Amino acid sequence: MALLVYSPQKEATVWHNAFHSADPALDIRVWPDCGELADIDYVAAWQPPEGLLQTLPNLKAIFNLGAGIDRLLADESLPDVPIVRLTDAGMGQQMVEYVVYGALHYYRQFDLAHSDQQNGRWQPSLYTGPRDFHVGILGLGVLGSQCAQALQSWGFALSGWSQSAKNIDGVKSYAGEDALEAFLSQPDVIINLLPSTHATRQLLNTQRFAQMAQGAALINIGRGDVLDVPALVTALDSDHLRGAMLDVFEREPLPLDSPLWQHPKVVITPHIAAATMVQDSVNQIVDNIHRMARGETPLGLVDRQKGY
Ligand code: NDP
Ligand code: OXD
Repeated sequence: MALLVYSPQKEATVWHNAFHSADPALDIRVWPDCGELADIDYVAAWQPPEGLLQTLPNLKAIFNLGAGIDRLLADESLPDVPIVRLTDAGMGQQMVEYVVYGALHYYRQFDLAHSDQQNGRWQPSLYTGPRDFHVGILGLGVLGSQCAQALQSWGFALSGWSQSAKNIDGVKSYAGEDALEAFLSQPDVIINLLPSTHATRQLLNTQRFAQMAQGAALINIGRGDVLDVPALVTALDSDHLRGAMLDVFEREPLPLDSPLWQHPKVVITPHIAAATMVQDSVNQIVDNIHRMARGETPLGLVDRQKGY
């Protein structure tokens, strides 16, 4: 069985060694050393160039070297084979760290302390306690549900919004478009962990920002195009929203002329909320290759219609 890896961000030997240690029987090829294209059964790739995968005539499945498959699905020539994404694979812990930091940042008012510091202002904040601080999560999937559980241990009031209703201890579940307005109106901090799909692109727009509570903050670690950026800037400038912590952007790297870079209420991180962990990812992919070879369904199979 031959597996082609496309991930120019990392050295070829890193992938080669990791896959070889997980399954020495695999014939591993790392792009651009593909060998005979007709040999390739599987691809493991992160954002391959459009058109590359259609050149593989005997491809059986595509393993996405990440959780979000929006960039992959944007390739109109993508072969009609199963797409399997990473589920957690070491990203859950990283996401938890990011959201705990973000929630504490706003809960303990470090954003206000920072702006006070710019103005030489000594203004101690009042301590309220986490039960009165509400964190809402858009997307209660593999990563969102782990974040909800971790934030619960800090004592925050929690809610989440997803396509289907969830039953997570201590997390109020809102499901479907009809429930979005009610969900948005409550949290002090809203964390976006939705995938980018036809249903979520530009979901957070002028109308949705207006539905958020006065003084709420936004943390976006899902995908950049779920936000309407000019609408976000307006909501921040009018003080309806208190601040935004943004890790993902429609164009990455974020262009230098973006108003977000210099905005005093915006914290930017360069898509680092959760990185792909090589060995965890490789182990998951190899396990899925074995499942498929046994005629079983791989874990993390993407529903192309839903787009995630
Ligand atoms: P999952 O597919 O497990 O979870 C997606 C969640 O979004 C589900 O709860 C799903 O609802 C919900 N959802 C999707 N569409 C809608 C909709 N139209 N309305 C309401 N809810 C919806 O994904 P993961 O948790 O693994 O990953 C989430 C996203 O995080 C990825 O798609 C990726 O974009 C992003 N990500 C970002 C990283 C970073 O470094 N910044 C790293 C890794 C991932 P339901 O459960 O009912 O299906
Ligand atoms: C992912 C990402 O989807 O890194 O895995 O954004």
